Amino acid sequence: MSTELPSAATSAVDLPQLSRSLRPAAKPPVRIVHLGLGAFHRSHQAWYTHQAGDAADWGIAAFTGRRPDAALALAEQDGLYTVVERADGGDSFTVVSSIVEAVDGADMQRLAELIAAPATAVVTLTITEAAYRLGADGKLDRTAADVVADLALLEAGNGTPTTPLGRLVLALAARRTAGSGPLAVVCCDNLSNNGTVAHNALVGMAGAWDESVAEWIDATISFVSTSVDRITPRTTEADLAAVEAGCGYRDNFPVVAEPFTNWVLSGDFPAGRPHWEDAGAVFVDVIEPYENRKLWLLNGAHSLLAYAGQLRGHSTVAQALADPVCLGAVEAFWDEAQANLAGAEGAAADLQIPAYRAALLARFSNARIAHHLAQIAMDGSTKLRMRAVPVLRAERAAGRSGAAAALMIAAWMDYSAAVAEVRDPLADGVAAANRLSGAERIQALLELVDPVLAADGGVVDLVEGLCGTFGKRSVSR
Ligand code: CS2
Repeated sequence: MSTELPSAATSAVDLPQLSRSLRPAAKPPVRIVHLGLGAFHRSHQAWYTHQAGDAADWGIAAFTGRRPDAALALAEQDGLYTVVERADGGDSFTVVSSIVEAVDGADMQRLAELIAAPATAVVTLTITEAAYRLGADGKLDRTAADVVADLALLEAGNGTPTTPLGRLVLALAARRTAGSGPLAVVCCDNLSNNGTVAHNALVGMAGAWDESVAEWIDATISFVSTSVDRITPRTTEADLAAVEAGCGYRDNFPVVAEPFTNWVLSGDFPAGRPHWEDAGAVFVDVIEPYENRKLWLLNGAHSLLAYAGQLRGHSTVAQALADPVCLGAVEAFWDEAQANLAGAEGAAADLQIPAYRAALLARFSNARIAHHLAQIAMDGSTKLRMRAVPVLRAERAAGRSGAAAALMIAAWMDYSAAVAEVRDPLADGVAAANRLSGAERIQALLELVDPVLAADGGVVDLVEGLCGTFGKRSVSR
């Protein structure tokens, strides 16, 4: 389904004023609940749902995370917004109408009502990698301050949880009470085995509160794993002006994305789902090779560029990639990753790695997309576990050094010491480790990312030797 846009010649009215002509006659009923209403949800899952042939049957109620801002801005526009697809050669515009309700994440009552409703079939999540609150051992970190606080609220039976996990557990408990049966939780965060991660985090949180809720979730809810991909930088004032110039109306909340998009899913949808295939989504039995290809090659290169690039004075992905030192580090990391992708289980899947690498170079070099390295750099301790650790471990297991993967970790360490404020769920631990020196410091930082690697003296030496590769200039955000 594509929405007709007014011509550029139209005088600049607001999107809300146009909403009656742009909205389909009746809004689709809410059958999808989303947690984490941000730019990526709007450029990806909401965009796929909008393009599905049965879009008229599938409305999304999208809840924000910490702040209500996105819900307020979107509600002003009746849920409508423009996706700007920004190619090297120019922009194209689509008004997306799949979000029918935009809600403040703190509105626990509405979340519980909607999750408990029999019509709700799918819950999608983009709550960030760090929000699953998994420790380096892969289990829910029950000592994390916000997890402790939410468990106390759940126990007391009043108050609104602040973590997405706490909110979703409470809402799923309402579905159980209502007898509304199974639905699918679809994790769209960049984690390996993200369906299993979501399962473990939710069942872990529920079990720490009420074992019977945990058992019900485990037996009733389907957890779908997905690999999601679409580069979506932060929207700027200039983007608002571009929409106005290109479309002739004022959209106060557009989203900009690259033209490329990809969604691979694996798992059951016991209560149905939209026909996302119409927009190019792919359903597979074994997702691991696709996940690893994306997490290692795309996200791994992103993290390497984020740390190395900022240490070398760059601000965006395209700028860092144009620096031969950064590009060389990325290519070396890709060689290591590729050696382990090719040998991975499910290698029969045609991963077309050389073409995938070439396409990534083109996507990263899209100079019209200002993808800021500072945005990618946050939550490093969590991201490195998915992006550097598996490659480093696989290289060591194969008897090789893993120096290129280790360099990503070393760059993160240098960056963490150079930046004024590290934005990371383990920021206190990072700061404490950075007060140490020499091998002790390296080991303490490594411990936050992967205790197994931290216990390997050879890895500690390797990483220590690589620190300083990109210089030690201070990084301003
Ligand atoms: C990025 C991702 O911020 C980050 O960590 O690596 O958001 C990346 O842009 C997306 O996964 C692309 O699909």
